[in-house]
Amino acid sequence: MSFPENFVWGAAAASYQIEGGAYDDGKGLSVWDMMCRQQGRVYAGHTGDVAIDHYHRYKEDVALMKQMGLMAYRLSISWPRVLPEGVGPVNEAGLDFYDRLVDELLAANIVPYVTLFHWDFPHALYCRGGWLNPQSPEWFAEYAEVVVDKLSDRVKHWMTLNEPQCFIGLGLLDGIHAPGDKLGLAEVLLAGHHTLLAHGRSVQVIRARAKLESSIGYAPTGSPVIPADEGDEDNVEQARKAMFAVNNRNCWNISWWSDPVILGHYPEDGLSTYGSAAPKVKDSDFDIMCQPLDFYGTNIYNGWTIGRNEQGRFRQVDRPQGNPICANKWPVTPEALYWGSRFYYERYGLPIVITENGLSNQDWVSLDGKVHDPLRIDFTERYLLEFKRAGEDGIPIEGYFHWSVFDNFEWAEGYKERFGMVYVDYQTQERILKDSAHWYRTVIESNGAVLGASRVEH
Ligand code: GCO
Repeated sequence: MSFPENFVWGAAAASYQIEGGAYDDGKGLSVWDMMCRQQGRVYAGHTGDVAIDHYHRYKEDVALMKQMGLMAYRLSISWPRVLPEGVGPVNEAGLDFYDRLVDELLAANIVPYVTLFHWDFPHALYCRGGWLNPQSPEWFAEYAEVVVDKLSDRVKHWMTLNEPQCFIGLGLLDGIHAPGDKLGLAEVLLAGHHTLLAHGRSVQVIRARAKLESSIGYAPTGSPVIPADEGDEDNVEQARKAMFAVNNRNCWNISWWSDPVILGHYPEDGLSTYGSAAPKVKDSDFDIMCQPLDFYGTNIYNGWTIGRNEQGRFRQVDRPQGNPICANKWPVTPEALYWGSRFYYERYGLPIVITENGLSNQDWVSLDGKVHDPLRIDFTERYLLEFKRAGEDGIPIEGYFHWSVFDNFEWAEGYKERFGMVYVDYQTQERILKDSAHWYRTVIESNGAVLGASRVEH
């Protein structure tokens, strides 16, 4: 068996990471524009001011996506480009950009999957308290209305928030992502509570106003847990439990961010772990957060393994020395896509869409003028084979979006490493399809049938 018949093969990018045009056509500033101006915050002082200049080169970029054979493209909208103050007057020129981009995609037969929020929060609203402000879910609903009214006659697929764990955890607790704050846990979780309400409000807005019937998902992140011994039911159960546990007083968990949205409550262990730092909740909050969704979108890059130690007790298994890692030191763990899909589906009961997966690498242009990235091909092939296995085991898998279409601005890491299937020369803005882009086309054309063809048993 291969991938399901209507499986969606795509790739993703996000507004701040590629658009540039930071000051163009009336765009307001985002917290990332602000963060990049602060010394020492971003690797080598890099900024997204120009990025890959997608704002001006989107036609060429869509043509490249077409050449890659992409069926779908996951993009995000810059909230302050559309609403420079976050609320209030609409910047028509900014909104038009997305209008033209959507048209260009549809003309190329590429289905747009639109993420409403991928981290570029309006600076003007940050100055009003940001996500700590109890008004913030309504601000987000107002923004969602503007976008939905403009695009929903052509856009059917929506995602609300990308990785709340990161923009809240890294942004407000650890202070390494914008806006770069280090708040106490109670404030952080209160801000998190407002983002979950914002998610719910935006789903309500899409359902109420969209002109086409919509398919709506969410795009949190998480580290799946892999059982060392798949045949050992106890091991599988331990992995399942560990994957959804909330046992650290930080934002790195799955359930706190997904249970309210899909199951309608915070997880019990989260409430006891966070104790008095947990937000005071009205029951009606969960009625807002918990809206019917059509798919569970999730970003999966790697997982970790649990297995028995010599005494037979379950423990995290150390990765063997020399285990493959990406340029940014993330481990390569293809089984994360199998166990992630399976455990997410078991808990949340929604079809699975991988909204991001990929690897960072040190790609450069070879003497032959091409960009050879065999590691990206091998990484993606291994992960996709595991995703396929999940499908074969009865998990409804609906789509896969590779991160990323293009090399781009990797947040606090600037342009240090490259995630794209399309190479970008940041000096000349020349684009080159890497070997992986050509390979991905063959994967898409065969609906995954070519995967694993080169495998030999070692
Ligand atoms: C994230 C974001 C992306 C990243 C990608 C690689 O997961 O951090 O969604 O914007 O660029 O994941 O780190």
